[in-house]
Amino acid sequence: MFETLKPQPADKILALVQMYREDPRDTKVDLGVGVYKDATGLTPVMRAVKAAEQKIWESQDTKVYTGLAGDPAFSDVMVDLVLGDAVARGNVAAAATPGGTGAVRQAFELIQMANPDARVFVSNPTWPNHVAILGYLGIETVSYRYFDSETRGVDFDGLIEDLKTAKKGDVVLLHGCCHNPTGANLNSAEWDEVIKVLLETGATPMIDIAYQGFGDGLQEDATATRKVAAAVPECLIAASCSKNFGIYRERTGILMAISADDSATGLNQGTLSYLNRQNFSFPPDHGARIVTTILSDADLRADWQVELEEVRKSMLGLRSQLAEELQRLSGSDRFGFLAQHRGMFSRLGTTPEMVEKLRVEHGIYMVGDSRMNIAGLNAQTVPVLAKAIIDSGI
Ligand code: PLP
Ligand code: TYF
Repeated sequence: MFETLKPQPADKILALVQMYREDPRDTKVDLGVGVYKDATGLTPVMRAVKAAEQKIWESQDTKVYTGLAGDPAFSDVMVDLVLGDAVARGNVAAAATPGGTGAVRQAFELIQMANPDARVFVSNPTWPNHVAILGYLGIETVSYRYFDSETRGVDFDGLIEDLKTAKKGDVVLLHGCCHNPTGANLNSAEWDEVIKVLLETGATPMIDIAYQGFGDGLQEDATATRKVAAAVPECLIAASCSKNFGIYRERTGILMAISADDSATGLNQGTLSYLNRQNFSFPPDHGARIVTTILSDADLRADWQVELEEVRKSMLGLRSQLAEELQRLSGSDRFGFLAQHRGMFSRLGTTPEMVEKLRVEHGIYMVGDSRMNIAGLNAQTVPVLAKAIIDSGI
């Protein structure tokens, strides 16, 4: 039967990782996959993660199954991290998932179960896996305007006009912070406007938050998510611990389903557990346990926050250095958006041909839509990138 299988499209971001590995030039610069790298190009295990692993190693006396929704203590610390006191804990159903991607997948399946005719509105552009998974599940996808290719900010009027066409029973997928792939984000007043449209249309928001702590700060990055969750009757949140805890391969994420009162929470919780059971039964535990250990221990938590702040500030520093260098070389402010963007990514806003030219002639690897992973830079490679951008006529 396998002969009937057809080749499937490769993940373009992951394909770039392979191309980079095979490039023999020692001047090459990797701005591809969204993984944090320090100034030496390494993705270290965070101090608090190491300490938590040691604590777990010393104290863990069983590896028996957790619950289908994972360890409730993980749900508690994550609901607190993402939502603070924006909603009552009793209104939140939550289940651990394999990474943020697992949460996204389970959210889409829940949407399909709840309303087979639901359309999911996604930003243009969005993380390619959103579109890929929606297509795989056969869920209708509607794209809403997001990136303004002139300003490299958000096309807010276009976004609002498009979101107004959503209806009750539809879902609007929003990035909680640090938009992937553009780096362009809504400001506080714009989020208020989006909430107004959600309330007018009755569409259900789903928030994907994969970079809390990478933008303006741990609390600041959760503000929009909290505001939305507090304002609407129902909301889905898919959160990832891959980036902010640096535990990519542990596959640690969580899906939350929030209702306006606690009468629906039992049903929501049962549905999340059911979906886990259908797909993989128990979610991975090691990463979740690391996160729980860190967030429940005052010292570990404080140390984690310090290191996360270092990570965030290093990316902000690279952003301003790059924007300044480009201003110097171009004699214009047209690259100022790089310092305004937040998170790991910025969309440069150039053509696939130019992206190719940067790769072939300069050994600079970015995703074809001109998304750059800012963390792939360091103080030495910023001027190299800036010169390559200007020399290429971008
Ligand atoms: N959502 C977005 C927007 C992402 O960029 C990512 C990737 O890191 C994820 C979700 C999920 O990541 P993971 O499955 O590695 O936790
Ligand atoms: O967008 C990124 O680079 C990250 C990492 O299939 C990633 O979100 C990339 C591709 C993929 C899964 C994760």
